Amino acid sequence: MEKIEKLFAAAREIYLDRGVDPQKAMARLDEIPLSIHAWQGDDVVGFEKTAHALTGGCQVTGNYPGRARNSEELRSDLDLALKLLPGKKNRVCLQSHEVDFMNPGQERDSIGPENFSGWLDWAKAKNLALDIAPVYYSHEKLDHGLSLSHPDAGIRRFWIDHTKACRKIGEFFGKTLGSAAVSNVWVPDGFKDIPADRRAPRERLLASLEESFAENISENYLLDAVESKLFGIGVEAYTVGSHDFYLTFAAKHGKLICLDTGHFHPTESIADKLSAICCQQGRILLHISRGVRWDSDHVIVLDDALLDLGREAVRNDNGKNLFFTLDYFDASINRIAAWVVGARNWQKSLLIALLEPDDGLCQSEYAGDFTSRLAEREEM
Ligand code: RNT
Ligand code: ZN
Repeated sequence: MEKIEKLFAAAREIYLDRGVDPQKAMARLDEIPLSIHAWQGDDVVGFEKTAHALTGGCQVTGNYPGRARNSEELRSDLDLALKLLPGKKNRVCLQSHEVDFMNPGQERDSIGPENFSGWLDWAKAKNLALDIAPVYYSHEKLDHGLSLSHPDAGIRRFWIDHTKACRKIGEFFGKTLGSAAVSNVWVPDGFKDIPADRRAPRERLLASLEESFAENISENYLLDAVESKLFGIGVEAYTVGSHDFYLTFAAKHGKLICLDTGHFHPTESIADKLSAICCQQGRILLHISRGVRWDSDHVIVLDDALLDLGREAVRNDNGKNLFFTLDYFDASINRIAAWVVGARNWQKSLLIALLEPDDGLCQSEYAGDFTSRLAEREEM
C-alpha cells in the first residue's frame, strides 16, 4: 500500500505538470455508470423451466465449472464481482429469461415484474439499478430464424407481446429503483443464404417494432434501445435488423441506437461512430464486447480499439448521451474473473482518456500543425 501511494504521488506530480488532476479524473470515473451484463454468469442459458439450447447465431464455448444454475446463484456471483469493481453507479443488465421463476404454463409473452421479484429485492437492498433485454432466441417460436419479422402473424404477435412485456418490466424496474431502465431489443432474424426478398422482412420488423413501442412510457422510467448486427452463425447472408435499418429507426423514433462492438466489419472503427451519431440524433447504447475474427464475444482487453472507444466515449458524453453495457460471455474461464477483468478494462480505458491532456493536441490540430499532433500523441 505504501509503495502504491508513493508511486501515485510521483505520477500525480507529472499529471499536474500537464494540467491534469488525477484525483479529479478518478472521481469522475466513479460517477460513470456501467451496466454489468448478468449473462456472463449463466452462459446465456437463463432460468426458465425448460432449458432451451442457445440459438439465434450466438455461441458460448467452454465448460469451466460453476455456471449459475438459478437466479440466486447468479446474484451471489454478481455480489462478488461487484465487490471487486470500482464505480459508484454500476448497474446490472438482465436478459428476460434470467427470471426467478416461471409460473406453470407461463410463456415469455406474459412475463411481468413478479417473475423478477428476487432481483428486485436484491437490487433494492444493494441500491442497484436494473436494465432488461428481451430474448428472442433459444425458443421454438424463433422459427426458420425469424421472430419479429416472421411472415406468420401469430409468431409475430408472440414476440411483440414479449417486447411489450419487457418494456413494462423495465418501466417497473425504473420506477421502483429510481433510475430509468434501458430495454434493449436485439432480434437474431436473418437468413443463412441469399434472400429472394430483402425488403418484406424489414417491413414486417418495422411494423412489429412500431406496435411494440406504441405505448408511450415515460423516459424517467424506461429507455428503449435497438441493436443492429452484421451477421451470426447460420445467419451469414442477411440480417433483417442491419445497422442501416436500426440507425434510421432510432433516429426517426427517438430511440437509443445500440452499437455492439462485435457487430461490425472487423476493420470498422466503432469509436468513430460516436461523434457522427451524437452530433445529430443523440443517444447511444454501447454493447462493449470483443470479437476475435467474428462476433465471438471474448472478454474485453485493453487493446487499441478499446482505448479509442474510451477516448471517444469521454469526449462525446455530457452525462446523458451514452450508456455502457458489457456484452461478452466466455465459459472457458472463471466467470467472475471474466466480469471483473472486462469491466475493469473498460474503466481503465475511460480513466486513461480522462487523464489525457488533450487540449494541446487539439490546439496543434486547429493550427494545422499535424506534426506536433503526432509527436505529442506518441509522447503521451
Ligand atoms: C447478440 C447480441 C446480444 C447478445 C445478448 C446475449 O449478438 O449482441 O446483445 O449478446 O442477447
Ligand atoms: Zn450485444
